[in-house]
Amino acid sequence: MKIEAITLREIHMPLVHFFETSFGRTYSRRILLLTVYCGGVNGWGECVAGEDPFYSSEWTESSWLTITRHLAPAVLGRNLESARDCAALFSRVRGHRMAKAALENALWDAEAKQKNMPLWKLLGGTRNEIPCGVSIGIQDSVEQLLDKIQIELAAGYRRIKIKVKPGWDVNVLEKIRSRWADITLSCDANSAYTLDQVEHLRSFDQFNLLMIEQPLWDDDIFYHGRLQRELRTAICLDESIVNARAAAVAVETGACRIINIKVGRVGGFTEARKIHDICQSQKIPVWCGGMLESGIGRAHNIALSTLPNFSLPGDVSASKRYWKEDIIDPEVQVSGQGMIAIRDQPGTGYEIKEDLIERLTARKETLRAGA
Ligand code: OSB
Ligand code: MG
Repeated sequence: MKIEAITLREIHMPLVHFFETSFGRTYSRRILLLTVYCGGVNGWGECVAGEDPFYSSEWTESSWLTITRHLAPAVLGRNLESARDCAALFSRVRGHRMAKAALENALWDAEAKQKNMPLWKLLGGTRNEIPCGVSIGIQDSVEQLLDKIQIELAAGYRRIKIKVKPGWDVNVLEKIRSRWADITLSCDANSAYTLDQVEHLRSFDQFNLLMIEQPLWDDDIFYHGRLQRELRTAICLDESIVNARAAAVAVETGACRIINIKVGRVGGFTEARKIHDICQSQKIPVWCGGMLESGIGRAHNIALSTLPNFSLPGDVSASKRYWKEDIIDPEVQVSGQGMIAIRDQPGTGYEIKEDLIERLTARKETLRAGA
């Protein structure tokens, strides 16, 4: 696979509804898309970094510079056997995993197309449909949240996750549970609590949650282990699982019972698969997280979710929950049973709407081998 050129672009896409977490509210996304040109086949990738460095230290601007100054030059002009080879070429760059994943995953897409096979099969997937959940942000009122949950349950989603923070947690969970005693429910704190709040977090146990996601600091594993021993509810780690080694430490030390794998957060499909395998061997279920992706990142999440240990519903939901018009064709659709059917065409199985992408583009830069 000879990498001849790479185009990086920034597109702007307003969300259908704002998304609020414990670290802030997003109305519109600034998404980086990356295209790799490899002798007749193109691969597409998406950088999942946020508009601001609030979920993690990466953000749109840092990713743009990291890709154009460091990552693209490391692979341009090279002839790679497989997309897996680029992890080693990036190893000199510390961190910047979301930027690395955008490029590595585009190469996986190109490799799948070159081999004329679906990406999910190249990754080692085994499912022909995947179960879906939804992540519902903090709303202006509890009533508004209950209305949203009602809509998503009626649509067929198999797990509801709500965002929590101090002041929007027990009071909200009580109202949800009094209306729906038996739904599969979880919550995500995005690091909104500290160990001083163990008693408060223990009170979440009464709600029979599937899990509580990332209650403590984004870079912590050790104290999550201490907290897990105090709770009946399973802890799921998101932010702090930055690579396979972190996953191994978290599992070995009992810091969580479930892991959320986000392919961008861990630096690409190669590392995501390693985490999947570690968890599978230790009987820790995993699920695929989301980062308000456009159709390109979403299609990659779908492919990853076909691996066997993705046994819990992911935050991989329909295009229309996010966008008026998505940039892939067909858009991602979820059945009334809360499932996404896997497509068998080469690559992700979704066509790229290049004209639409062009209209959404705010800036674009093409880098070529030897230039
Ligand atoms: O913590 O899972 C998270 C969105 C942005 C940043 C962090 C998170 C999220 C979500 C949204 O929960 C999941 C989705 O894409 O629907
Ligand atoms: Mg999370």
